[in-house]
Amino acid sequence: MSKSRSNVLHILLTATAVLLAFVLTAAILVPGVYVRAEESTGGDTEEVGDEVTVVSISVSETEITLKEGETYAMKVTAKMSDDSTKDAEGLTFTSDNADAATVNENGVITAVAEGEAVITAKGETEDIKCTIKVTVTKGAAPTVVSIKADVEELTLAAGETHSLIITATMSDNTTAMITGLTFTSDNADAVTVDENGVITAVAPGEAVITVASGTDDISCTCRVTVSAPETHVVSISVSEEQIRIGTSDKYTLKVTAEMSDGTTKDAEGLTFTSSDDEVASVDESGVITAHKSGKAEITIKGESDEISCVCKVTVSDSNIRFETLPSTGERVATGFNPGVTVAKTISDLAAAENIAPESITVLNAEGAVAADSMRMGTGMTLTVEDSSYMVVVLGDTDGNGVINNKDVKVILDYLTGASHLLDSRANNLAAQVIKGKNDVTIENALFLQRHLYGLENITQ
Ligand SMILES: [Ca+2]
Repeated sequence: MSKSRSNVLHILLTATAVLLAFVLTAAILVPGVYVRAEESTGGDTEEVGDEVTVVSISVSETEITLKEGETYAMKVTAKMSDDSTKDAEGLTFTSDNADAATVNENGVITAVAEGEAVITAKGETEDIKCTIKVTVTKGAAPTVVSIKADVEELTLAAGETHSLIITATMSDNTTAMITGLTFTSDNADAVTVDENGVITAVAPGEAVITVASGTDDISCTCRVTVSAPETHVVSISVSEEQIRIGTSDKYTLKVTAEMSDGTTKDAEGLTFTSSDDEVASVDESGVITAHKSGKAEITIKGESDEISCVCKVTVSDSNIRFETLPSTGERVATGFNPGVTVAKTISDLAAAENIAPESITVLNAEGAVAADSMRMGTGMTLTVEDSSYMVVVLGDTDGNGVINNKDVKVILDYLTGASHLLDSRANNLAAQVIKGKNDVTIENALFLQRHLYGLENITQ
């Protein structure tokens, strides 16, 4: 070797040594700078200085099977350069088939649908990674756990409808609309429901609608109240617009309210006033008391002035009594002295009420004007001013104005159904039944007659 070549080699070696010394010194003195010495046997990283680094990461399970909807949290362990292990941090997770399984930033895998996916966890560098293979199988079809209506209580007006919306809670905690429901009402008079869950309010009342799932014996209910329609009083009317009462009589007004829904009911909250308290007064309950002969108008008012009606009262001090039969509502005139004529009846009544005789008419039972000389008999019609009454001469059942055995027979026949009796026997029986002898007095006949007409409650 020449001297010059030897010198050149010496310079190169020296320069190399200096460079190495510099690099080594820098590696030792500057934290974080180290030399990685790859070794063919392991792939481990040999550290230089205090830093412990991630050598590799791994998962506890490399293959898992999940059902649809299930989740699985990946557990990734990092093996460190000092041979220690710890939970891996700062990883990124990816799925190669999000249709089958997804993974979030925390490594939680969610099985989406039947299929396979490989989930990869990556560290800070490409070569630090691990994978888990996920097989997703079909989950069992969820079952209905409970069903619930959109409303559990409902108030409707008659004619209104409501469509029930039924939501099912499933065994996988999801909610769903389900089919195969049946709907029943426990009171179809008030509320009906069809097969689609449409409720119809029929009439005021209550009903419980039961919704049953076709399977699993699961049901829910909805209580429906059908409210009564709002109604108000349209008008009021009195049962008799014109009455004729005696000077010591009382009469109770009966007032009916016509409602906006077409129904009627007893009127309430009324006020009563009389145009002449000296003739007839009225109390707060609608009871009229007659005081002296004359005329008065009783005005009945409802809650507003527009709601009112009038009853015209004539107070008469005649012997004739004017009554309305409670059983039939028929207006009758009674109190006639037996045998009194039509002429005398008219003149006495005209005088008693201080009215013209021409305003009084009497018709016979056939509807023709009765002759003045006729006796007043049961079945005639007495019209005073504009009011008509059926004449009832107590005891005179056949209308001839005389009370005799024939009248009593009619009464007995009616009472006993004994119309098959021969006249003579019936007459005798009538007489005997009443007094035990053949004399039939007016008192006897009145007793039976009043009983028949219900004018008196006979207890004796
Ligand atoms: Ca008679």
